[in-house]
Amino acid sequence: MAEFEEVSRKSKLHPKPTGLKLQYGTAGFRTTAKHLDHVMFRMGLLAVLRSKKTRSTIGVMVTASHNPEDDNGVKLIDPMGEMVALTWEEYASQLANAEQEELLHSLNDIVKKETIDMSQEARVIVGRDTRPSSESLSRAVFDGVQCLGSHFHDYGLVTTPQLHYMVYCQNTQGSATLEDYYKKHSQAFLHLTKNAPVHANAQRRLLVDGANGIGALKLRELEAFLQKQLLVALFNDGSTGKLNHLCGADYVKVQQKPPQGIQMEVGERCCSFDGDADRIVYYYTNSDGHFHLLDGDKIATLISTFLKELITEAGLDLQVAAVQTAYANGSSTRFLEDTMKMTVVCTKTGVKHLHHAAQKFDVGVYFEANGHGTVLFSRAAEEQIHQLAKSPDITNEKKHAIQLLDNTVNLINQTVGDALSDMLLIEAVLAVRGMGVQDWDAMYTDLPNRQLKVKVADRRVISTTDAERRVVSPAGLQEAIDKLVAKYQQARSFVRPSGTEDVVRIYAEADTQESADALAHEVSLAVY
Ligand code: NG1
Ligand code: ZN
Repeated sequence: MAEFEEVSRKSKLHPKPTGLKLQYGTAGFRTTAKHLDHVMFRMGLLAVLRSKKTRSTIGVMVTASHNPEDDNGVKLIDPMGEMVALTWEEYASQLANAEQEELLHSLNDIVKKETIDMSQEARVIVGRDTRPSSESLSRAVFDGVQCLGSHFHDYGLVTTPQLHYMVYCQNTQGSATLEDYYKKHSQAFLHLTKNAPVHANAQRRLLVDGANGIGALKLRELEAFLQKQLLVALFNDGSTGKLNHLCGADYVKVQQKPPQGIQMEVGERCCSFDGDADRIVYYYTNSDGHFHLLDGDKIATLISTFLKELITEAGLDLQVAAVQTAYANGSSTRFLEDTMKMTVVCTKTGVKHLHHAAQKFDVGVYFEANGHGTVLFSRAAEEQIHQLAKSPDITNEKKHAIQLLDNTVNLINQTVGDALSDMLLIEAVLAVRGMGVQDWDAMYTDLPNRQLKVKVADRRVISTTDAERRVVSPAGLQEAIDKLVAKYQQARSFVRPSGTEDVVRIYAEADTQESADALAHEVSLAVY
């Protein structure tokens, strides 16, 4: 283990608190920033091993997304910009939880199991969000990378999806810059909106809640490439407020109310990013003061409808499917299946599950209700679209549709859900179709719903099945939920342990808000 001498020396500077156990959860490790220094160092080590194994660039993102500012987290990004493979999540937990004296043994164990050639070059790229703890924690990642004799490149402050995209570009094109990212997405947006009816131009004003995070900084950078074709009024830009505090996509979605710090007029289109800008939700208030939320389900509906129409108009034979989780509003599922005649798949929570399911289709539109999602095109579908867009022998009508489709493909960050690219896509679809936010909202009416969370002694005693829609243990809980659900009309409810917080989440929907609230409350009592 001579090659690990430096690891042995440096790891003492990043000691693990004895007995602390953490799990690589829904989106990597997440906990109070104070407990993460050793985890960051070790994720630097693991990223090097993963890079040697895959002979590719690997990403390490330091963020805790929508969690409070004092938390932090880290996740690894695999060569094509996707979440790290499942077996490596287990190695991550193993390495993070090894006591100080077991660290080298644990490292060596992974090297052996994966038959890693330690002489292979490695390359790791690192990014971070705006949390006060992120800078020093990313330095711990650099330490881990360097003590295995490897190189890293620090992208500094970036959104999570930007880093995913950088990993993808490094491995497919050999280089990756943020400027390329902005150019690619803004050009596609400008091409698409050129096709908008003239009156729609006047409506291209958007209020954005930046959650006081990285998304606000990066939106400012993106704006410089948009040639004033999208007029953004940015709120919660981080200059005064606290990250995710009373603002951001998670707050708006869960509380079902506008963020603090935004000044919205009746009918104005608004959106919120989360703390690392991989989620987005839209909303507006109508003339009688009602708040209307357009969440990930509404976004998926808008985008999949647009894509399906273009595919039909272009005369292509491509299957468009939607992937959702149990949190998807029942009305959205019914609309997609019954009205849009689309295949709808339900997976477990966490984008890695949705992403994998979406890969099985020509065009897979996946969104979590909280606004995290994107669209995946199979390689064959993408090739077909690009080829047809270049073909001289098609009718004008088809040509128009295929060019819109081609630009839409270019506007999407297929590596992961991306608030900036999703925002541009939504704005472009609304502009091209000449739709306002109310027209979009009118596609279907959400069932009233409520999300709650409760702290229990040990959330892991709850296990689930059927894409988390039914409880397996503890015994009797599912029967209790079934009985409560039966009391209400159009009702549905489920519980599951969170993968990012120490809580159990409860979801309920029903025909009225009072019923949804009551059902969620009753189910929460059954969980205790
Ligand atoms: P958990 O804490 O496992 O529910 C939350 C979100 C996920 C996903 C992850 C990662 C809900 C109900 N859950 O996971 O959808 O986005 O955070 O950020 O919104
Ligand atoms: Zn996020």
